[in-house]
Amino acid sequence: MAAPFTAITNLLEHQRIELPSWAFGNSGTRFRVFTTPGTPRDPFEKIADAAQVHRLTALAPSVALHIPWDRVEDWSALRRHAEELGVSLGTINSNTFQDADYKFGALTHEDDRIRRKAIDHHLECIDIMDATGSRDLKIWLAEGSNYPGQNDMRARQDRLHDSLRQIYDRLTGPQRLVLEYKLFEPAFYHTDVPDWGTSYVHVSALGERAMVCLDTGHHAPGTNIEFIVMQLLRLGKLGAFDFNSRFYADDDLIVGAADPFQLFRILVEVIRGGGLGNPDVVFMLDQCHNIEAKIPGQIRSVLNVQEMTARALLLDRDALTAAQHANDVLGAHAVFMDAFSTDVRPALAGWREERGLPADPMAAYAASGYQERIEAERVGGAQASWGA
Ligand code: PSV
Ligand code: MN
Repeated sequence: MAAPFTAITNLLEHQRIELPSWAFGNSGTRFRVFTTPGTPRDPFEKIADAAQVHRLTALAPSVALHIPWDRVEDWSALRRHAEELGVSLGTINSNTFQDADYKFGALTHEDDRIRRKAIDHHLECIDIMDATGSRDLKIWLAEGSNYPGQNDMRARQDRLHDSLRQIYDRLTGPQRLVLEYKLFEPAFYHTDVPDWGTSYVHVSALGERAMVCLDTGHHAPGTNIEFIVMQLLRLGKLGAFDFNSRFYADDDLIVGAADPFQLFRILVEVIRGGGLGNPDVVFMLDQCHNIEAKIPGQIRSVLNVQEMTARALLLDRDALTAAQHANDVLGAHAVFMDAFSTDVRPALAGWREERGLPADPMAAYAASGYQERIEAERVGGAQASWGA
């Protein structure tokens, strides 16, 4: 049997999930970006929406920003705005995938002028971190090639190392660099940081302030992601998650929607490796709500992570260890599945009520009138959009 829920309530308090500002803007595919009434027109409105998620769940106290999408004149005003709404500004994500200069690379580019420009963009991101109080700079690189022979892959690795070194050397205090990997897209033949091993090679060469970011949508189908989680935690190099779910490629769907069991397995390894409640491991969402409502989409997402965390915490570790030591294959599997199969939803509703939160945050949002208000108020201006 799984452990009783009362044994895990204190552990659940440690859960912090960071929301991506871009989840509140419009997004879509290369075929169409649909607009939605009430969509934020600027970073202040995105943060106001993110604060609703935290207000109803107490799970999402920080918001990640993407530069230049979220660039504002006055960073301290944005920081104050967030704090007044009960949230803080989190990870700063750089963007080297939308400028025409970066067609053939950014931090790996052969042309020193373009590589300099990409490095300087990251230095500006660190200036922003100084102003927002953000700790982490997250780098995802849309760099690679489409055809065999197109590029000297080795030379690009050398330039990448040099660029990252220059960025890393600008970090101060508690600041960190987090390097995200992705198997393919937009490049289709080779990608300069395609996997956790390559990210690990680079961050290890940089030093202690550099960590790996694991985006759950960035692997080949069938990859054992929880093994990677285990290994990076074992190495002390798991800096952040970008949670989302996928059926085919990098679908950026609601976390836990495509494969709840995979999310459970990942969280089992997070807990096993000391990653839960560990400030060194950021649990961020990286999702785009193309057709579903955005604020409830984020509420659903953080609740999914909480639900799977609760189930993973219920795993009877002693029984599992005993079965593993005895090579009791079916016994160990049964213990594992017992935890996964536990319905924690009523207990979590009670957990929320004990803390003055709505038992059902989805219903509370629908009844709050917030959506109607932003739809009425946010008229005119340009809606924020992924890629805008
Ligand atoms: C790339 O696919 C990625 O996962 C990176 O984290 C980007 O910054 C993000 O998506 C933008 O949605
Ligand atoms: Mn990501």
